[in-house]
Amino acid sequence: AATYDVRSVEQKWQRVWAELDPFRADDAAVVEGRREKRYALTMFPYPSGDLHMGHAEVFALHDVLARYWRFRGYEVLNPMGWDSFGLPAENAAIRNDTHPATYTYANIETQLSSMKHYGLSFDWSRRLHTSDPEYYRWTQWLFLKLREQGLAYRKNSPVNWCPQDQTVLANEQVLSDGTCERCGAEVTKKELTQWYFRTTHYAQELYDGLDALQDTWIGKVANAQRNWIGRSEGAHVTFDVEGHDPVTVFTTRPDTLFGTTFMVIAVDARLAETLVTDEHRAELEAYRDEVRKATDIDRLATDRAKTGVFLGVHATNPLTGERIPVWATDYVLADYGTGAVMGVPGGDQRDWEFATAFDLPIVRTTEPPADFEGEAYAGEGTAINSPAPGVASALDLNGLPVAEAKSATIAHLEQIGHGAGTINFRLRDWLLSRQRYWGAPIPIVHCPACGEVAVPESELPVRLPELRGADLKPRGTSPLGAAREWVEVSCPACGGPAERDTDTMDTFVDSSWYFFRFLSPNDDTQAFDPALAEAWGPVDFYLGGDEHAVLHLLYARFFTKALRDLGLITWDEPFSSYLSQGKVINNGRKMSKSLGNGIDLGAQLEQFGVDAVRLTLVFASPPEDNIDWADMSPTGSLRFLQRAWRLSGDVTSAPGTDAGGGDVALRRVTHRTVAEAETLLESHRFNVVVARTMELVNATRKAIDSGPGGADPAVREAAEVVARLLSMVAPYVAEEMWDRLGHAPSVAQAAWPSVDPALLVAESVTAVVQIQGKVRARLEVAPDISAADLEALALADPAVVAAVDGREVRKVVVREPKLVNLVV
Ligand code: ANZ
Ligand code: ZN
Repeated sequence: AATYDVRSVEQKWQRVWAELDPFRADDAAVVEGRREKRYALTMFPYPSGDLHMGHAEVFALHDVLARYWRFRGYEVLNPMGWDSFGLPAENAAIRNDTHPATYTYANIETQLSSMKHYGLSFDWSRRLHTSDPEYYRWTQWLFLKLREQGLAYRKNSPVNWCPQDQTVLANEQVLSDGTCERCGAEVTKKELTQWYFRTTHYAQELYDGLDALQDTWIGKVANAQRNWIGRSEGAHVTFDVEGHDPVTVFTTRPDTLFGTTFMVIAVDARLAETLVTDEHRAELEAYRDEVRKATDIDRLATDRAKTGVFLGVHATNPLTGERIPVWATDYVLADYGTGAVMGVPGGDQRDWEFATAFDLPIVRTTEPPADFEGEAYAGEGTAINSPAPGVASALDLNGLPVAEAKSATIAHLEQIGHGAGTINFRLRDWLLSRQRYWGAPIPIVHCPACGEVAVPESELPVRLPELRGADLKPRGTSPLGAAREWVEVSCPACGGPAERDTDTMDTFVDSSWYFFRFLSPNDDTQAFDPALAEAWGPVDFYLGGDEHAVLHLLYARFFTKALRDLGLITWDEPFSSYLSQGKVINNGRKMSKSLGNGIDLGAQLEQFGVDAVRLTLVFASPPEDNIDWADMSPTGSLRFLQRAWRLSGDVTSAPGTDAGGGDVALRRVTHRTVAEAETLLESHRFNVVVARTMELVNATRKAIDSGPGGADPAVREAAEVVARLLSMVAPYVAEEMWDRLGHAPSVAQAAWPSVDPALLVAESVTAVVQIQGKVRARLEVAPDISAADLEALALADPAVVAAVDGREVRKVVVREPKLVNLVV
């Protein structure tokens, strides 16, 4: 059988696309409202080496939808760029005694040419790199704008420190096992003055906004964000403390206040030092030094043995007036809530263990179910011992369910001035300073006379000083500090001697706003054009890995809300829908160097061609599932593509021939395929679209070989639909088919086939003929057959005639078009 040459077809169409530039988005069409917009975004890569199989998958999936939307007449913005600041470039520069830019921009060129080879429908006129001064100038500008709004500030506090990368990490960059998400080293704590973004300002809004996104974001992504933001409803309760100011605790269970038998303070909270008596001070300090070595994760672990130190003071339970001892412990965190907790051993397992370890009283305040065998009980139930028998109290909760007991307690505390209902978030402000070189410098000057001074906008960007090789070695403070000529400046406010801030920004800052910069990437007068943001925003579809479900998406949402409050945009959620694709694995395992099971994308493309690799990835599974490359058959894909291509050679009718007179059976298959593809594409079931295309190819082949033949206009119609469906997945062969079918210049500019509703109606239905309730025959009839015609057909059917066997038909019941019942 005839085959096409994969390589020369790829070369030919890359040239044509470069010339035609069919994927350039027209701003004016959208701004002027001439066309409806779709903003399709997929996560821009980090330029480490060439593209890998993961990129191949995500880009292939993303391209399906971008091309589909273009077919449907939308003006599609589908941009691409590089997230090009970051540690790998810096580490490579240290290793090779070069500048990080060398590694970065060489890799960008490599990836760019791979993306072009891969046939993606990006608008390359919008290409950007976050490490370009033209880009980071605006990252710095946004930092200053946020600072003006009070959304960026500096504070001293214990921060997560990666001893390997010698830099601080945001909470989000510490994995749940307490290690650095970049290098895997055990993260420790260090006291430092650092820059923060006030993400907590939007905690409630970031949380609430997820409800509306629940259906269009994969639920698990929305839930991951919800957990990270960690909203807790509860109360602040204020306890009097002998000889000191009162102490306030945060609790999610104010209803358990009667069961509070002690108070525990975070050992590293200043409050512990304030409260401790001289007698107990040495013990507290020794304990604290011990605890400093542990991570937050260890500290909160429920299976950790409970430790603590009595501070020598007592507090008073505001409901009963009972004296309770105040302790310091490590299972309370200094920076959550108030850093102080009311100890309720009956309701909280950690408190139970603490009480058991130190012989403190345990009182249940919620009645557990009769079959409950655990220790602390945190579930639903009615209040007991609230107050305990014989204890006097103005509040009585006994018999109330948890929710009612909570609100009754809050109302009472508010009345007696000992507390109030409140909401607490686990979300912390975003620590953005990094002590590394390859990032956007923080545009602040520190002046001994004026303090922190913003670099004037007209002096942006603050460019990185030229450092290379060993200059970049991490040493615990930023390498920028060693560039004295760069550091020493005159203060923009008073002109006196001052120093630049030597930290750079977390690279997540760069990627928090790149989708705005794509709107006008070459604008040197503003970060982005608000009119374009109004026209194009928000992003309609965002595809990326679920490793970014918490960090990147949350930060981008934060930036979007800040930009709204700066008056630069009117919408407040950046991504209307989000999908996270599965991973490409091999032999059931994640690809990794140590397992030696990596699949080299370049080699796959070399062997099977772009189309076959793309088709294999899209066809493999629903986008959100993992793909095991070991189970895939790119050879089979290539064979199918050759088969599809051969159709275009067998069509002998002229282009533009009306399909109206063509073979109806094939036309029905064609039109049903198109109609189904529309629904499937909108719901991202791209793999099923490929399956339907394969079926259409088979039906067309059959029509050519053993049906009406290649001259039938229905065959042309089918082949042209195949070309368009395939173009979303396998663009090279689709172009080749389109060309051979006599069309020019590119299938990317073709219109979507219109569906004839008449051809979607089922062509026949099966009617059952019964005699005395027993099925005797099945007839294929038109769905709109009349009762009389159906009766006549049934009575004439040979099987029916044989079964009636000359007897008199006494009764005929017809339920057209599906049933005829005869009584003889
Ligand atoms: C009394 C109580 C009784 C509690 C009970 C729970 C169950 P989330 O949901 O995570 O917000 N807590 C408060 N501040 C803390 C801190 N800094 N470090 C460690 N734990 C702290 O959890 C809030 C609950 O965690 C609070 O409610 C408090 O214990 C504890 F039957 O107060 B609870
Ligand atoms: Zn000054």
